[in-house]
Amino acid sequence: MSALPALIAAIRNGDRRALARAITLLESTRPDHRAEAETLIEALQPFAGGSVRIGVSGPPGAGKSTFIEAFGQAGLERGRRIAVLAVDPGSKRQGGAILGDKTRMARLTRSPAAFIRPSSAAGSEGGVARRTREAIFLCEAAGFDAVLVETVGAGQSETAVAEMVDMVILVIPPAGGDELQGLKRGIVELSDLVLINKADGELLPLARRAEAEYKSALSLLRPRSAGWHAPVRAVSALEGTGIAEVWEDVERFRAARQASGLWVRHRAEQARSALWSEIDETLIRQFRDAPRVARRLGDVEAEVVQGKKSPRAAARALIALFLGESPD
Ligand SMILES: Nc1nc2c(ncn2[C@@H]2O[C@H](COP(=O)(O)OP(=O)(O)OP(=O)(O)O)[C@@H](O)[C@H]2O)c(=O)[nH]1
Ligand SMILES: [Mg+2]
Repeated sequence: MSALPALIAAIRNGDRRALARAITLLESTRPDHRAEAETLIEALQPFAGGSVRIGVSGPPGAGKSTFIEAFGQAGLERGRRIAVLAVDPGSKRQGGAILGDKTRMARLTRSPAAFIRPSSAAGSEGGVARRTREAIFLCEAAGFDAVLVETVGAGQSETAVAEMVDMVILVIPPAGGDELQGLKRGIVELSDLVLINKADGELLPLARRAEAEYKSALSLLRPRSAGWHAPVRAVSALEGTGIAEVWEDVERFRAARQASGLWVRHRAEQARSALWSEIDETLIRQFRDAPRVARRLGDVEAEVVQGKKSPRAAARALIALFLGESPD
């Protein structure tokens, strides 16, 4: 497609339709599209990096989308341009839920200074991570200065998202001590800010209690980064209480990390680990796709499963086969 230079220029101009088209290109598995996507990213990479990248995670139904709608709104009022991406490695959701998200973010969707991109096609975990990472770059090149990434589904997506954002906001529903135990400790440890949502109506007392419990639980954890203790706040995404303060937390967090040099170092580390994921994924894919390996893979796997061959020897033999036929 010779339209690539035009697409690049349109993205630089902040054209949201061009941005949406470019993200679709990133998601495509067609080889010519993949090549174009790579060119696109290379061309726009110099213009990326200017946003604050915020991951929003938390259990299903905690109110992440509702929070993003309110928080995004508050950001727009502060003159920010907001991009929202959703990550769904499990691909368990279909169009209906995505439409639901769009209505949950109805006001944000209508604002010309916001861009909302629900996750779409399924893919490997790594594929999703790469596409999201690159989609963040594209949003930045289009001039968005805050990129919010909502994780969908539990578990690994949180960790994957933490590796591509500057700051992780955890949104949880008000819950008593027992439920609190059930929330994976690792996810809390990954968070830079904890929001107990739904602090309104009859849930308010529960939210206040959860806030106190989380505060004391978090005070026992070692800070994830020096000079920053993850604040805990009871908020209501629905009513908008406590939401503007979250922007202040974001600014304080950024200022603290920039002052310590960790802001830049963290991104550098993320880029390094992205490089290694790309190498990992590319090599594994080439390995599996290599005809000589593919022909033997099933048999060798069976031998290992039946205990006739050790995993170590089998892997070595397959890799030798792969390297032997590798053209370069
Ligand atoms: N009372 C109250 N309800 C809320 C609040 N925020 C969200 N909800 C409700 O909680 C439900 C789930 O909200 P979502 O924003 O879709 O939650 P989510 O975390 O994005 O959900 P998934 O994306 O499906 O994991 C909806 O019915 C919301 O109206 C709040 O602050 N107070
Ligand atoms: Mg949601």
